Amino acid sequence: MARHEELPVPIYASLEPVYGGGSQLEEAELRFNLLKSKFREFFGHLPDVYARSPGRVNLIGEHVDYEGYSVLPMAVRQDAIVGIRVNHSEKILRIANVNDKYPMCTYPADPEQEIDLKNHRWGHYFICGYKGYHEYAKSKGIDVGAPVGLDVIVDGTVPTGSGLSSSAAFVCSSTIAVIAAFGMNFPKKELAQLTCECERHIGTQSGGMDQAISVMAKTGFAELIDFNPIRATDVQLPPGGTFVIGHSLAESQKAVTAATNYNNRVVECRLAAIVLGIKLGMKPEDAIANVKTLSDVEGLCVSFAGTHGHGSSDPVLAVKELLKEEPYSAEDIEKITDKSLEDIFAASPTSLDVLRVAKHYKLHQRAAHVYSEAKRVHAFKDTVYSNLSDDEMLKKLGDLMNDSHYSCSVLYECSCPELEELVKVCRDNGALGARLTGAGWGGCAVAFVKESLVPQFILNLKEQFYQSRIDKGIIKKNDLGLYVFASKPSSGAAILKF
Ligand code: NG1
Ligand code: MG
Repeated sequence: MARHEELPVPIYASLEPVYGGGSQLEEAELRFNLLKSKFREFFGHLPDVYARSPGRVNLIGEHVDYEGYSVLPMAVRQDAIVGIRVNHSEKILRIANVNDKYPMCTYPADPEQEIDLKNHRWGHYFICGYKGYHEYAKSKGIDVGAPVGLDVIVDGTVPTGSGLSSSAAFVCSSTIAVIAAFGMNFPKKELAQLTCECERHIGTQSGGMDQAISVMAKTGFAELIDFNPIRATDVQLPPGGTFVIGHSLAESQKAVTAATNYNNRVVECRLAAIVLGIKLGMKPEDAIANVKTLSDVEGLCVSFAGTHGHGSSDPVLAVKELLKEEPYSAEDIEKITDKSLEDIFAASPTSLDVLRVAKHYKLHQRAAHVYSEAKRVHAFKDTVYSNLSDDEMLKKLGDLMNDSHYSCSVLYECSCPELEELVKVCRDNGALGARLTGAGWGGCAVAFVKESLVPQFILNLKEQFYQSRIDKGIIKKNDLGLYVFASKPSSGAAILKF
C-alpha cells in the first residue's frame, strides 16, 4: 500500500468524513451555511469548491525544522476553510472573509506579482498560495493558461498569533483551493513541500513543519515529520494522557516581528553552523558556501565528541568546547569567517534585515538548544514505543516536554512572561509536562495531562490564569472555550465539493 503522504489530498462530497458526527458536524454545517451566504452576498453566486486545512499543535521539536531536524506535531480541529470560484469576467483576485474584522482584499491576477511585505495585509497569505501554485505548475511544465479572476472567501477558526499555525492553515487551504479551482490535485507530500515554500513569500524563513502536518495529518495520530525529503510517520499516542492547549493571550505577530525574533534565530543558527564548521576544520569559504544548517555540521560535531568526550556522540559537547558562551559581536564572527556578515547573507533580503537590527549573536545557546531538542524528539517517539509501564511512559513524556520548554525559554529565549506564568500554572495543577508550542514569544502552551484529571485541570486553569484576564476585560468569559481546550489528533487537508 502507498504511504498516505504519497496520495493526493482526499476529495469529499460531504462534511462527515472530515468533521465526524455530533456537535462538530453541526458546527461545521453552520460554518458552511454562513460561508455560502456570505459568498453569495459578496459575489452573487456560490463557490465551485472548498478546501480546508487544520492548524496544529507541536508536541515537541521546537525551532528545529528549519535546521533540518524532525518534529512531532498533531493537527487540531480548528482550521481554515477557503471557498473559491473562477471568475472569467474580471482578471482580479477578490478575497473576502466571513469575519468583518478582515476587510476584502483585492489583488491583480498576475501570478508573478510581488507581495508588499512592508504593508502587511491579511490577504497576503492567500497570494502566497496563489503564487506558489503557479511556481509549482511552471516547474512541472503544466500549462495553466492566461490568468483568470478568482472570487474567494475565507473562514478561519485557528486563533491568530497563537502558535497553532493559523498562517499555515490559511496558506495550505488557499493553495489547495486554487489547485482545486483549476481542476488539479497533487500528492500530499508534494503539496507539503510546495506550501512550505509558499509561506516563505510572507517573509519568514519557515521550516516546513506546519504545512507538512496541516496537509498530511491523519485522524487519531500525531506525526513524526522528517525533512529533506519530507516524510510523515504515524505516531499513536499512548492512552491515558491528553494534550490540553492554553493560550497565553500574548499575541505573537510573526510576520511583523520576523527580524528580531524568528528570522533572527534562523540567522544565528546558520552562523553557529558556519563557525562550528570552521572550528572543526572546514575552510571558511567552503563552510560559507556549503553549510546551511546545524544538521550539516552535526557529523563533524559528533566526530569531535567521539575523540574529545570519551566516546560520546553528543554534538552539544562540541558546542560547549568550541563556541563561547558570551554573545558574539559581528566583528567576532567576521574574524573567524574572513567575510562580512552582509556578504555571507547577500542573497537573503530578510536575513539582511536581521543584521541591521541585531546587537549580538548567541551562537552557543542557539546551537545547544537545536542539537538537544532534536534528540528529545526521537526520545519522545522512542518512549511512546518503549516497554515502559503506562505511568512511567506518561511521566517520561512529560519530563521531555518540560526539558524542551526549559531549553526554549533559557537557551533559545523564545518564551515570554505570560507563557512562563501559564506553564507554571499548568505544572502546579498536576500537568505531567508543559511547554510553549510553536514559534513562541506569545501564543499557546501545551500541557500533557492524565486523562482523568482533564476537566478539573481546565477548571483550575480558568480560575488561576484566565479569571484575572476576564476581570481586566482582556477576554470575555463566554469565549474561554477558544482559549483553553483539550485536543485530539484531527485530520489533514481535504477538498470538499458539494
Ligand atoms: P508558528 O509561528 O507557530 O506558526 C513557526 C514556524 C515553524 C517552526 C516553529 C517553531 C512558520 C510558518 N512556522 O511556527 O516552521 O519553525 O515556528 O518550531 O514559520
Ligand atoms: Mg505561523
